[in-house]
Amino acid sequence: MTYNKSIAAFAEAQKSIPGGVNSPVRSFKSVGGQPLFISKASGSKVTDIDGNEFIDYVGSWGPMILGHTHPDVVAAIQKTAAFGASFGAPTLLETEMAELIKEMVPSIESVRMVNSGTEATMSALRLARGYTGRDLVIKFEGCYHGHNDSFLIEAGSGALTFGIPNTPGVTKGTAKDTLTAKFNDLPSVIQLFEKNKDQIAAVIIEPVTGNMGVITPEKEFIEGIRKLCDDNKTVLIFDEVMTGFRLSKGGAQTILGVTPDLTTLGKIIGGGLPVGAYGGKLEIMNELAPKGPVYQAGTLSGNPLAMSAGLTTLKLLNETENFYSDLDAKAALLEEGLQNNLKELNFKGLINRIGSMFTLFFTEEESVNSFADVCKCDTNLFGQYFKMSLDSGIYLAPSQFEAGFVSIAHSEKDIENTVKASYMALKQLKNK
Ligand code: KE4
Repeated sequence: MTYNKSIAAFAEAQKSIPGGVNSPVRSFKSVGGQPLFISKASGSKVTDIDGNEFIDYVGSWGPMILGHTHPDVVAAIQKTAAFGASFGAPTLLETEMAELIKEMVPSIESVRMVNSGTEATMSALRLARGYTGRDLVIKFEGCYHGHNDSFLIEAGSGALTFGIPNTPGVTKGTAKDTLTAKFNDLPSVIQLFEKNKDQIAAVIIEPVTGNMGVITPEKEFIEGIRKLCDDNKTVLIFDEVMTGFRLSKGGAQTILGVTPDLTTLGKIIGGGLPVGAYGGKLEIMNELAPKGPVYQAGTLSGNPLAMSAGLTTLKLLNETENFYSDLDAKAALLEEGLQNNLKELNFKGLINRIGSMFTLFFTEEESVNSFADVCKCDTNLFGQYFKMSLDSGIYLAPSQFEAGFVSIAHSEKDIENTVKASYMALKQLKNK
């Protein structure tokens, strides 16, 4: 594969855009090499400006669960655009979207649309603070909740990838109100509650992590957090920006059987257009302006164009028979193939998968269940694997600390080709 046009485009972009990208994780900086400039996509494939086609496991970092350019979604966007993209006034589409979200995620009794996952988590935290009258928030090392100041503390995803989990620009005044605990380590949470009695407004967590790679919570951990929040009258926020509508119609909370007080959403909910949302208990949501005193606003929140893409996507997820079991079967086939590769080549590594989210960890460890485990991964080896996969037509997330996504558009042939390419890459690495 040659990438000459992307290389030239990246040089050009860097003259006008910081780092040449509009989001750091796209830069390929942590895996070496240069980002691909994508020209088009369809189904499970993306094509770069050099004409190279790839089987896509990034899926725009989660939104493209239906695959790219699903005809119903494209048609909905085109139809709505003809009547106007945004009015800054209520539309019927927003009510329809809110009602469908309430139907699919029963813990959500009322929901507010915003324009990104970051806006959703930022707003949910402000709401929890306004509702409780408390200041402190507990987050978990390696979890990423967008680039809101309060959450760029021991953060995952790009912050972890680039080794800036605590970015400059976040004031001490802000940072002091964020406490960090350890994922799958309930005592680390209990300790913070004991030390900060009656001061903790919220606990925010990725109920299944994607931003330090995929890690599922131990039952006693996630249920223990629920009980701690109940006992301390603290708001439990499940950040389901990635897992919402990804792991099931009701997201991770349905799979785990644990009900949060607030849920944040993004990615899939926009069907590829900029949408975020947060919702939950009516008693809490009613504190939001204009009904209550907690202020939050947005020019393009709930705009009809984004609503039409998101609503069409959610309706397909909600109404397609066996959607999630079919999606899970595809991802299971991929996991089985990758596991067989590791076994046959006696290659040190392991896969964490839940539903259609997966991560291949380059580690000597027997399991990856915590941030500490993740930090033992060989990111250099991952970088080499990433590049070899790319050259074989497989587009993975350019970081060890991310999740891969299978879409319903991925065919058995795609999975077969991915497993073959992965085998060749691992074999090459083994023989190095
Ligand atoms: P956005 O502001 O990027 O829409 O959402 C922030 C966010 C919040 N919560 C979770 C659990 C998330 O995964 C994200 C965003 N995820 C990253 C990738 N893991 C977005 C990719 C990027 O930063 O470009």
